[in-house]
Amino acid sequence: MTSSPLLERLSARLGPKGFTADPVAIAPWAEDWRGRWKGAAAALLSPASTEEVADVVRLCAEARVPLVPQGGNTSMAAGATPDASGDAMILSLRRMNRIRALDADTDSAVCEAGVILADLHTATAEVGRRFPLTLGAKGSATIGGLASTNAGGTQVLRFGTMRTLIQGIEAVLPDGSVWNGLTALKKDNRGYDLKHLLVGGEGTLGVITAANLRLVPAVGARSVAWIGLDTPDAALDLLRMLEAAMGDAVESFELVPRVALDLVLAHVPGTRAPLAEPHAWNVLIEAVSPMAAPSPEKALYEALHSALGTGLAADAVIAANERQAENFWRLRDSISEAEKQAGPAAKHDISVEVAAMPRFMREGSAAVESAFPGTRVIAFGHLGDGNVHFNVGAPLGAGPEWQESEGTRVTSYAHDLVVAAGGSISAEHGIGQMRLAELARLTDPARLAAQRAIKAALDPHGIMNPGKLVPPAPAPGAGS
Ligand code: FAD
Ligand code: 2HG
Ligand code: ZN
Repeated sequence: MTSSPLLERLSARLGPKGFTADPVAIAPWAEDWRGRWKGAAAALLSPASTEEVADVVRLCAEARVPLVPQGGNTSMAAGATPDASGDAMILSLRRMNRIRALDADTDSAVCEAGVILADLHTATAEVGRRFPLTLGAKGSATIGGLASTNAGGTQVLRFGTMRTLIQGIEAVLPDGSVWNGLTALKKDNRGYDLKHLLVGGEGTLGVITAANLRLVPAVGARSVAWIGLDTPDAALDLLRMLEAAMGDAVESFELVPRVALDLVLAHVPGTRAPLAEPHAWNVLIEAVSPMAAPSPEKALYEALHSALGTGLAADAVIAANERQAENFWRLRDSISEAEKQAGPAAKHDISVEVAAMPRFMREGSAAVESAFPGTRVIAFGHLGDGNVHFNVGAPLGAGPEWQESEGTRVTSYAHDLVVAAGGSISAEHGIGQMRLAELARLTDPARLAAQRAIKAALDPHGIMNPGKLVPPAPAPGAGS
């Protein structure tokens, strides 16, 4: 149990805007985005500065009270959800939402952890630059959460994940000390790189309080197209063909199966299919030029014309204006929401080698649907990164109990297929608590031992986001 002298000290340090122990105020932040994981917390702490974060962490470290760092709470791995004991405190970074510096000359932005991604997009556009990472949760996800999960999204093809875009980090370590690594050094070989441990560390090694981010030139012109085709193999061939024709102008290449598009059309008001006829597979393509002219549209049109001619693509439409382009993106970005409304699903965020993905999707889908009659695979996303969300919808009429019973078996089955294909069971969403047991089951002992050793060295009292990312060591004598 959390001692009340600690609560009193935290309350005094943070003031009424930064502290609440009211269960009603805490409740929405104590469950995950899909409402599957429900936890409890003794308090919701919302510091407004790095110094306040440092004091909070120091006080909690002294009292050995666990902290669950949280940004927008959009984690797809229940990474920001406390357990049900109520022992932990949620440490929200949302009040730390200042852009400390925005420099178009050096193409960099220094953002506090609580800056919302969409707000950063707006601010960078005002100075003729952009931060080239985006995802469906951009209206809530924060820089701290994105960094801590090494988030991906729909521009990884061209610009990489958060890790490639982070030039520096400021963080509070588990003893309350502040590490200032914000300077954007191009070269720095002073040994182990703390920045790269914190990025993707899911709040288990410290609290990221600010990040120095790389910017790129603003979009001068973009062309967005929706393509209908027959197979993921054809989609990958199309990507290769576009890359040969247009180089790195192709920033996004997102695969959408008919089943996912149908879910969106059924559950998201105001959506309509871009093509007259349905197709088994669809691709959303965005091509970008940093200059207003020439627009990438002509090159995209010619490449698609040729793909239609050879039969690689079955149908295609290029958005006639920005509004239509946004509508295409809305279809893509609404898949998670539509899936959530449709009912239980076993969610998998997998990667294999890019060239191996079409075969994995073909054979893996057939294997899962035959082993678990009534289920249907809804595999969509970042084909060009070798990463799809290989989600498996429950049989029609299944209730929420399906998730914990058959859903768990489906997940083990699907993950075994991924491991057999040499892939990863977490491409971009992280491990959180959702994949912890699977990570322990499927990860080689040397890697697990190294992860545990790093955790123990930096967080010896285990106060930072316990129960996430790092599986507990097996009890002595328990075997592996
Ligand atoms: P939270 O959910 O609050 O936290 C995520 C993790 O980071 C937790 O482990 C938390 O403890 C830790 N954390 C948060 N802030 C800090 C901090 N300051 N310091 C230390 N640790 C911290 N993800 C993708 O990668 N690609 C996608 O395309 C994508 N699309 C999505 C679409 C939708 C509709 C939704 C709901 C989610 C999507 N996600 C996607 C998942 C999610 O948006 C990302 O994981 C995002 O990075 C989480 O940001 P957040 O601020 O919400 O973090
Ligand atoms: C996406 O690519 C996100 O849309 C969410 O990563 C995926 O809901 C999902 O499984
Ligand atoms: Zn994704």
